[in-house]
Amino acid sequence: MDTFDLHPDLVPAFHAILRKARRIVVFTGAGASAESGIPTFRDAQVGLWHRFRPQDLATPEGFLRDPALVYGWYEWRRAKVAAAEPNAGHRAIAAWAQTRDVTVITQNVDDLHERAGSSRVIHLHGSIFAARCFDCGAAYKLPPPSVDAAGTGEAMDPPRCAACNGLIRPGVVWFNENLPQREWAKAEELCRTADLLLCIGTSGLVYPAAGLPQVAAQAGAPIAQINPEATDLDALADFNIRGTAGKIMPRLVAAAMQG
Ligand code: BJW
Ligand code: ZN
Repeated sequence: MDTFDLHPDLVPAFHAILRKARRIVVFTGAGASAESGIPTFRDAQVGLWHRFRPQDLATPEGFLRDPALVYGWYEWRRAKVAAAEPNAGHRAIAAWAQTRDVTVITQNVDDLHERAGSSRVIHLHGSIFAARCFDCGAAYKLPPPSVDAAGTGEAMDPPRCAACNGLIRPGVVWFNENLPQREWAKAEELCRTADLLLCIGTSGLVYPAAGLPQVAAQAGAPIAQINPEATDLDALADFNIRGTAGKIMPRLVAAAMQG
């Protein structure tokens, strides 16, 4: 395993893989959107929400226990995403797809990959812009976010379903919920057939998504990781690049395109 700083183009073995790879899977987590001002999952537990654990906010049980608390947290986050712009990392990934077969598998519930121009994006954990009824599943059209993206948010009663009066919930995948089946099957298939898996900004702690690098490794694909911190994926990765997505990705894609 190689660990290096800032210049992926200085590591010949990695450079060779980058130039040769045709089917590339980019697997992203919250760190990919951090430089767009979107707090990472754990960092989003600030302000009003700092005293809550993930299982209080991102589970069906937590939502039912205190719907206004959880709904307010998601509305604050939705406003933040709506006000954010893709960063240099998102843009570099989109540019890479002009010369290579690049698919993004993201755990993020934002739409910043799409807004940067990536057309093949698989969302494993849903979307913060989709909403549906907790009880009957009917889709609910969200109005533009009404909360202050710069503020710290507040609790907010969720709207009610027009069909059954059930509570409206965000269309994301919470702990103890299944991932969307079609997206998961596609993600596994892509990892089995990739020439390179690039993991960006994920702690690698949340399963089953965190198992995808293992799928790619078992199929023989080299694994590279971009993250300023050590993660649970370090031991599996062939190349650990310590740095931020926005700084590393433009250089990495420039190096890849030399091939
Ligand atoms: C930067 C950066 C920069 C910062 N540049 N990098 C097998 C083993 C163990 C446990 C389980 C297992 N299978 C299932 C489980 C249970 C559970 C689980 O994994 N628990 C673990 C905590 C142990 N999994 C589930 O419940 C899943 N469902 C499931 O398995 O269904 C079957 C089932 C049914 C019934 C009962 C039981 C099982 C569902 C998981 C859904 C996860 N949902 C969330 C919330 C989505 C909505 C929302 O956003 O609110 O998804 S949780 C949260 O974690 C969110 C994220 O997508 C996900 C991953 O987090 P991510 O992206 O890695 O972010 P962070 O914050 O952890 O890390 C950020 C990283 O970025 C850090 O490393 C930084 O250093 C880095 N960074 N700046 C690059 N500029
Ligand atoms: Zn309903």
